[in-house]
Amino acid sequence: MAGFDLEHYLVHCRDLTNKALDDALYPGGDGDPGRLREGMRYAVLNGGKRMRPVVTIATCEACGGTPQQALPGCCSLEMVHAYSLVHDDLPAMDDDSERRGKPTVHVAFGEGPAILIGDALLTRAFEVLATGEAAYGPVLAQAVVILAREAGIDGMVGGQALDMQHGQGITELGVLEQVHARKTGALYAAGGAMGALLAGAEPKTVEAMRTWGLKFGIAFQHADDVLDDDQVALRPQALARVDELVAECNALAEPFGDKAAALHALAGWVQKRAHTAAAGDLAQD
Ligand code: GRG
Repeated sequence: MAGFDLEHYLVHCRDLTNKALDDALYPGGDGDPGRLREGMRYAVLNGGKRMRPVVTIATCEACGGTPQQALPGCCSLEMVHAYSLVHDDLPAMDDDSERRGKPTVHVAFGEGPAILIGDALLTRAFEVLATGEAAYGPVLAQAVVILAREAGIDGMVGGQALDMQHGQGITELGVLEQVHARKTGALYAAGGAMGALLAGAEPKTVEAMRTWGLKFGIAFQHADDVLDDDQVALRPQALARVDELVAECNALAEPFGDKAAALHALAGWVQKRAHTAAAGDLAQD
């Protein structure tokens, strides 16, 4: 596993995902009422690290699948992620005017259209997932349920509500992690589970990969907090937790041997990201 080229792997996964997203967000279709189709493409294809698809591909490969098998999961997950960012940027939520170095969707397209663009991305995500190749069979229905659960009230949407309820007032790491687990961890958990499912894994393995994604996602959010200079009082505890979460991710990946090389490399990446940012050496992207 030593010598795994993560940089190359990230570029490969991003390229595959970007091509599939470009196809899934077709520019033609039945006209473009309210420029919604244009706005959906703007929201999704305007950059982004594509880390959730990378996790989906890496868990799929750990379970013996190919990157292509993971793509319906990658696209649907990235569309749900993009919808959440569009809605989170709205004046009623974070009121941000820039994302990924460009005007946010509501600035570029208007507030009403931005709500609809988010809605259309969410529904298109499930259409793309559910109409994946027939070869997947009943697995697609299970993937739909996983994504719905992790994106919904018991996952990302519930996490956003918790976050709004707490505001800046969180003083305990355990409470912060409850928010992180739902708001950010849930979509990574969906990526882990869908990658395994689309590779044809058994339920026990799907659950192990879901847990891998969840732990990775929480660590990712701790790193993001450091990058954004958030939750400063809890930082030493959060950095210690990143180390624990990464060790737990590696233990979960261990039984998969060399096929889990990407999972080990990703765990190392998030750990380095958090600690390098804390040392003040990593700028936010
Ligand atoms: C509005 C339903 C709803 C949910 C919003 C995603 C979210 C929940 C809020 C955005 C703000 C935030 C800090 C969320 C945590 C998740 C996160 C770190 C988002 C940014 O993800 P990256 O870094 O972004 O993967 P890119 O641009 O690389 O895709």
